[in-house]
Amino acid sequence: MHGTWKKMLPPRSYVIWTLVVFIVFLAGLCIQNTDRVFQAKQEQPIVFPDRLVEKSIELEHCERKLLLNTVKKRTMALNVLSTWLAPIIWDGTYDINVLNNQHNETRIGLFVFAVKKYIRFLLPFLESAERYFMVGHKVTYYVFTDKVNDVVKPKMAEGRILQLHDVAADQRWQDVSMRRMETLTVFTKERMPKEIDYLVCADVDMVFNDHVGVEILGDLVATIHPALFLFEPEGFTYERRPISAAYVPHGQGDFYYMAALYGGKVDEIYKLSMACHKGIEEDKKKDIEALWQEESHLNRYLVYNKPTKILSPEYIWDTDLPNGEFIKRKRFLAVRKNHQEVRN
Ligand code: 5GW
Ligand code: MN
Repeated sequence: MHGTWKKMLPPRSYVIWTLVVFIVFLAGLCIQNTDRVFQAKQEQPIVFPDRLVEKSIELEHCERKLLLNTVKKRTMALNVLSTWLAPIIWDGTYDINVLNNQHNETRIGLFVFAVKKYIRFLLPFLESAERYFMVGHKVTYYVFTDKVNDVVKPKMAEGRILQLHDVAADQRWQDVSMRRMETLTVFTKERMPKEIDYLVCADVDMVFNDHVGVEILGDLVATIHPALFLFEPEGFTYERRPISAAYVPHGQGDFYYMAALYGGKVDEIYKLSMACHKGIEEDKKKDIEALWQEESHLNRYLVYNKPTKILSPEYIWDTDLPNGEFIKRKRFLAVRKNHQEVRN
């Protein structure tokens, strides 16, 4: 009897081989399964929770930065916040319904000069403003012209008022530019505080081409110059002569702003226009004139009195400019003009 059961077992090598085959088979199964797991992961689309589905400000911001095909360009203007935490208004950075509700009762002024030949720009300007500027809000147009009787009034919506004011037609264009700042100081001091909460100042040789609403309102608001928004500060066309009141030393200044659209609370525009007007007068006494006239003085003021809100070049655009791919909405467009003809 002893030893007979052993004979009934398969030989030892056979057991080992069976085990090896079995282990290899198991390993194979595992590998196949992990493969399947990986495949499954790749095929499954990533599903964000609902609150992330809406495109975020950060994502919009990244997309704008990705458009830059060179790292040499300055991206400051593509941000949505300045270094002093003023918002930079780009499409996608605000919810207009929330803001419209907040500004339910807000009264807004639009200040514009149309003297001499520039009166031809007035009607298209006002008509486009009726279509796109602060639609649904209380708006007063402050139009200054030397030909009040020639003004053709646009068809205006309810809650909108057109004020026509007589202004002298200065011979020299430098004086037209100066007159604008002077008029602004008078009206922001005396009349406007009783009539409006915010004032927007604009060039008349422009048309509104897309929404410009209450998202642009703030204590002190300026627009980044559309030709210089990717420039290094050294390339900004500030007045660099220390003798001028508009002087900005190298190393100072954040953005170069364009004088074709700026605004703010009435008292802030009073302070701004006073400072600029004073600067222009000081220069005139010295028989000098800043490189870009009132725009130079405006820029100097904004270096030392930072705007509380900054408008991206969406808010002043010119169809001939480079880098248009960054500008999804061209809200306020320069009108083509024959400089020679219009200024004589
Ligand atoms: C401006 C420059 C040279 C000669 C005349 C003028 C001028 C300007 C004028 O004769 N009448 C006038 O109403 N203006 C006002 O100043 C307009 O509102 C105009 O939009 C603004 C700024 O002048 P622009 O538009 O010629 O300046 P740029 O820098 O936009 O070409
Ligand atoms: Mn202009």
